[in-house]
Amino acid sequence: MARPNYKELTIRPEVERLLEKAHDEGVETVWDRKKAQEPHCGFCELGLSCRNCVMGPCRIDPFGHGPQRGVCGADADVIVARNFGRMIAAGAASHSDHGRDLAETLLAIGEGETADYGVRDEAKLKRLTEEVGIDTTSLTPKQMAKALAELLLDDFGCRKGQVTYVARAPSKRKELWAKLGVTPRGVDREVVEMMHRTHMGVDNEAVSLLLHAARVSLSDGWGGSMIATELSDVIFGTPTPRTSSANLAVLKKDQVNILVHGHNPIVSEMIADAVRDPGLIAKAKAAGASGLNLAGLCCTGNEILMRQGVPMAGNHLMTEMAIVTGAVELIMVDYQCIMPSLVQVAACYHTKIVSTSPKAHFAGATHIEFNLQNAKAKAREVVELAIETFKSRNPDRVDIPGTPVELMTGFSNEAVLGALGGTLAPLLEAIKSGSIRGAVGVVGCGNPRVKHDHGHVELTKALIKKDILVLDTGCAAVAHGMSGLKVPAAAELAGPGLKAVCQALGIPPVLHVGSCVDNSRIMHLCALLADALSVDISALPVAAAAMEWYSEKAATIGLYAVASGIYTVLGVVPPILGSKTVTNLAVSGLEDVFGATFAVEPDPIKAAELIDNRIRSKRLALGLTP
Ligand code: XCC
Ligand code: SF4
Repeated sequence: MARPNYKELTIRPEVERLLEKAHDEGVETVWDRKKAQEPHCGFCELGLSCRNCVMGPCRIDPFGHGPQRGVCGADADVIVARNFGRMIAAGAASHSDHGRDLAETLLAIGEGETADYGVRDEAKLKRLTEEVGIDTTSLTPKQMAKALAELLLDDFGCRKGQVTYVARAPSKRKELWAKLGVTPRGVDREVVEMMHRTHMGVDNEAVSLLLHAARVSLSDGWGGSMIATELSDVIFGTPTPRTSSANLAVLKKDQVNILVHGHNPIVSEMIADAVRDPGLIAKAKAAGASGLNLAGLCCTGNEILMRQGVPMAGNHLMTEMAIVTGAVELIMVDYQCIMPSLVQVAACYHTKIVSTSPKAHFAGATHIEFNLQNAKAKAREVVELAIETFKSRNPDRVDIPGTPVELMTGFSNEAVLGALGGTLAPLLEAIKSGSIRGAVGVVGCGNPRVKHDHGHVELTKALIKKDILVLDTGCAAVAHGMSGLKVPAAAELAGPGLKAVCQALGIPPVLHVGSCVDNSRIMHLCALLADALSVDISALPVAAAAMEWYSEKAATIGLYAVASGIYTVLGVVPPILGSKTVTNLAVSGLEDVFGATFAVEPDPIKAAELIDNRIRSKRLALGLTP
């Protein structure tokens, strides 16, 4: 069979080459399966199909020729809004449940129930404990850990009026949320309420459903996700700037290659420790390898890249490609964004897929379950399995294309403040003078509906050229890293103002702030900037963009950004176009509600123009040069 034209699928020559290899070796990839699914169901794409009960399933005819109401009488507006609400609930649940795992880990540390985990950043633990109003004077770190963990665990199913970190939002934003009735209570409560509202015959009004969707998203952005970020820093260390590298070429031909994929540092940090063990390295050598090589994929890759400088092998659409190199002994996964296909792709090679979470089993994978008591031992077991697997690698099938690309990472808010001399004043000055005209969070996934990495990279290049600083997370950050945008030398690609700032500070124009839960760092930073200027977040010259998003989590992030006052551009249309009410609200009506909207623009250059216009108008409103 003739090979398809892979140039249309990805901007990366390495991925093209591996797609050819996969094709020649008869391995099916995400792009093949996407093609097999085409044409996608038009009702579902528009959000017009409903499976919420078994009087249906129902669908609304978008052209007005067929049924306009489901069996229960729900119209297009209700069906679209309900579907969108459930999407947001699933996204919030995922990131926040990850946050809960960190809170439970901190509690176990505080109660002395784990010997495998501890507190690496005591200063941050103390700061966070004091921030929530607990007197730390007579507390040991363990006591602080217990007190803070208990307080934050209460945030999840909270009977309090609001989650703890709502206190971080600027007062105008808090007043607005209160007025709208969307101040987030615990994520468990908001998600449950969304599932309730979207049951047949409960909330049957699109606007009401969307407002609750916003509340759900806020319970993640200022609740579960923010807890995930803060407690990961406490337990594993707050990131500081460091250099590392990215691309599939971080895999090593002569070493035992282990990849970690998923989201939570609770598992990946343990492997990062284990691969440094001299005894295990010796075993790898005895098996004929020159050493142990660990690299990351997706968000857990971002976690250990930010904190440990562990190299990054690739993003979402490259997870199968990593296996196709023939050089990966083992991929250890926890949860989220792990395509079940990895098991099938791995079966075509010697690669082992190891699942570790009681929440995420994969048929056909090896399950080695981690808990807070056995993590160190299990991590060693996984490394030993990888070493054993190395013996069955077929060198003739190994092809690791490309070269590793250097990048800089580790820009936590603490690190940014540190680099600025401990205060936000220099950043504010740069924004006021116009050398940095604004800042944009370029975030989110890869999606085979979009040319791989094209959206992220072209948008970011266009933004920095306009003196707009980019902060990135998730798979977008990996894309930028692999495209060489995360080194100080990339300042050459920036406009004159941003270039001068980057050169003075020795930083790249595209700052890595972490994994997707770490979008909460961006929220927090925006709140600090708004407070410093005595304005609401919606008055800041900032925006967000998710050009290649696919996941429910990304939709939730987009919505909490908008509900926090941040204009957000989506490169992929969400399934809402079947309802004029919902669509109009998303792209214009929300401006009057939250002071920000979504825009949908697949073309990255046009998206950069939209963002530029937004930043221009926000600067003018603040009395600054455009
Ligand atoms: Fe997943 Fe987080 Fe999206 Fe990447 S960016 S595809 S959500 S790994 Ni989080
Ligand atoms: Fe159909 Fe209404 Fe049931 Fe949905 S809830 S499947 S629209 S009857």
